[in-house]
Amino acid sequence: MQERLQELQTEAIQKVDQAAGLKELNDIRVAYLGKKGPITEVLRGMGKLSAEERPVIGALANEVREAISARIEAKQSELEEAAVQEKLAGESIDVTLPGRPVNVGSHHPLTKIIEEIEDLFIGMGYEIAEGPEVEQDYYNFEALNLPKGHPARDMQDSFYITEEILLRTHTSPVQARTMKKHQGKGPIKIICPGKVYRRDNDDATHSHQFMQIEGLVVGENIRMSDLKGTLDVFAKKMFGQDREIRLRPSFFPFTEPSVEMDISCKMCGGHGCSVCKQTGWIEILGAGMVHPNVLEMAGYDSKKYTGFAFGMGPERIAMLKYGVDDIRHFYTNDVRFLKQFAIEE
Ligand code: FA5
Repeated sequence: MQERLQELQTEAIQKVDQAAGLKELNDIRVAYLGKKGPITEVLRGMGKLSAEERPVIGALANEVREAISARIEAKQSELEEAAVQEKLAGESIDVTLPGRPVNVGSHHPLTKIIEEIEDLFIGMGYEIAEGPEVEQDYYNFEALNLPKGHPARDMQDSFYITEEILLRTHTSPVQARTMKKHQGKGPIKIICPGKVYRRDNDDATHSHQFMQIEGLVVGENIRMSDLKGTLDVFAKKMFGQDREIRLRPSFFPFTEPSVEMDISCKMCGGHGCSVCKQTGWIEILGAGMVHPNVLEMAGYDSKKYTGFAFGMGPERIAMLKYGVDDIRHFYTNDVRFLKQFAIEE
């Protein structure tokens, strides 16, 4: 029996050493050390041995089992290590290969213009205020001196959701909300950027959804000359020091007096061309002194406080600044159009 055990050990170890893979090694383990293997068989037959032989054979059988086990484990580590090395060799990276080009995004031209305008006004001490796009009729119209049935409501054709709720037609409701929040106490110096909606037919200069940036200053002794000076600084910083501005009388129910601001045409230097429709000027915003009724409705004493407000369309400003001939380019998101603005970042 001793001889048989030794033979088994030699035979098993030889097979383990020759095993080419983990699967084969496991088969050897099962074959020699498993429940149905020859060593278990030997141990089972121990009952037939004499009392003196039993411990000797028992101890030898354990030794043989441990020797085979140890050899299997050593071989297993060896095979596993070899498998890892082989995998690593197969996965090696050629660091000399050129990288794949990455598509780099850029800011949308409207985002750029809005941020530029915001920075410009923040530099003049303004804060940014925001308000809801789904607005109450009260803030969009009534608080701005446009009671129900007022003919000037037709100037801004609206998307109504209910009788009292609509998509805001301009950013002016944010000035009404801000003034109300201040409860009749100045000063206020804000700009309000945001989306607005009108039932306008889309064409080269009109969109049913567009952006506006509203400005509002309220305080004591705020004068028309402050408005003109502010707009002059804005226009020159935005379009260049050589540009002239002019204010034309206009009408907005929430400002009195009201003006529209034109900027001298860059294309023709003010001589007249197709871009400025031969006038030498291009309109860029509406503005005026806050109507006393609007101040009073928000709780301000209009004898003590005055203010100016202005509202501009950043799309039109971006069109002028970047020479874009159709407002719809900003909303159709053709990457060939958008990519041109990445260069400037
Ligand atoms: C207003 O909306 C006033 N709330 C502006 C204002 C504010 C005046 C404060 C006085 C004091 P208006 O309807 O003109 O005004 O619009 C302002 C700007 O929005 C226009 O100058 C134009 O640049 C832009 N705009 C108007 N309608 C459209 C449209 N359908 N598509 C694109 N831009 C538009």
